[in-house]
Amino acid sequence: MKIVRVEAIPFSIPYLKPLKFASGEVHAAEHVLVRVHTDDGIVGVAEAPPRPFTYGETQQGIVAVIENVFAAQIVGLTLLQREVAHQRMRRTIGNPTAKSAIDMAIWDALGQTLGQSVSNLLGGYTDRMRVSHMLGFEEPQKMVAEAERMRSTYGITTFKVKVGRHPVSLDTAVVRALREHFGAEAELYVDGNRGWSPAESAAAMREMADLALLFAEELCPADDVLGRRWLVAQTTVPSIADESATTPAEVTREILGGSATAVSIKTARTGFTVSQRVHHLAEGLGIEAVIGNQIDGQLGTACAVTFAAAYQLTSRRAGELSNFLDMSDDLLAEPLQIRDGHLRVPSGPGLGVAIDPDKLARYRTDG
Ligand code: MUC
Ligand code: MG
Repeated sequence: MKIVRVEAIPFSIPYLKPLKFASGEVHAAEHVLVRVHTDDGIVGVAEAPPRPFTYGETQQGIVAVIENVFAAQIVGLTLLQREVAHQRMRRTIGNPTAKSAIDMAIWDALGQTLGQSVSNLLGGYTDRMRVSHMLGFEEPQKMVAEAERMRSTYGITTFKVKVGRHPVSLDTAVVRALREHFGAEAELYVDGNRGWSPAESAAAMREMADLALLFAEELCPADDVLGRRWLVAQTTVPSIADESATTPAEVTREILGGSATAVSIKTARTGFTVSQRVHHLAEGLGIEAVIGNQIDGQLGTACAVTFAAAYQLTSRRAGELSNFLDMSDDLLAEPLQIRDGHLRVPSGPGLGVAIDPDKLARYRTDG
């Protein structure tokens, strides 16, 4: 059970088409594979997706902080000392996906060692999640066509629509076209990635008042402190805090300050150990929690579904678990399958997944 080595391997897998949103765009999965080795020969895995426009991390930075700072803090601990690992890593500010990938790889190794699935170790509430698909910026007809393809191919009927463009009508037209196409069958919500001002957000929400939106996420920046409270106070659609609330303290601040009424949990940035804290906090505050997508590959998605299915609160709503479908390939030996709108937790000990060594050799970029 003793950790003897931590590896950080950069890789790059192109997307079939870029995902565009108000704070940035992604053309390739330039992520970092983290492997935690134990003295029993167990290898736990997880992936860190750098999102410089959201958290300031880069692929090279993730590799460097793991190799130069975190590895030495982790090697020598046992898989049961996850709180020690957490407290040591949190002495370093930032670097959320680097810390999270190490945390989740430790959990994977623990599950493999015990012969138990991590999802069951965390909570074991259910074995599958309803899937929500995130639609990036495009013309309305193209976004409707993509949503329709997701429904007809995978049975997905919940869509998170990226908004935050100017003029606001570019986005409200998309949401209206989706509602007209799907009628009451689809669940729709919007995510602005801080692209609008509070006044623009309020105008957009008024324009979409008849479209039965489930949630509105990060329409304007949390730094617009009073503006965001003013916005949230006047809308009846629950407001999800995503990138503004990545730690329990930030969630508390956003919710108690009246700047959000629900929270997004992303295992890519809070791993399993801190996601548990956010989940328990959300339960205590009596708010909804939606499983978000940090534009994860299949390994990251396996982590997200593992956590999501562990609890009632996180499995109540559809989770954002499908954006790996836009990648040209992946690292997993056995691809994840979305069927009838659901993704099952991979069965087997740990995360229940294995890395294909040939694919890793093909896509790793560290020579
Ligand atoms: C999301 O929910 O915002 C886009 C940027 C990012 O950091 O995550 C994605 C999805
Ligand atoms: Mg978001």
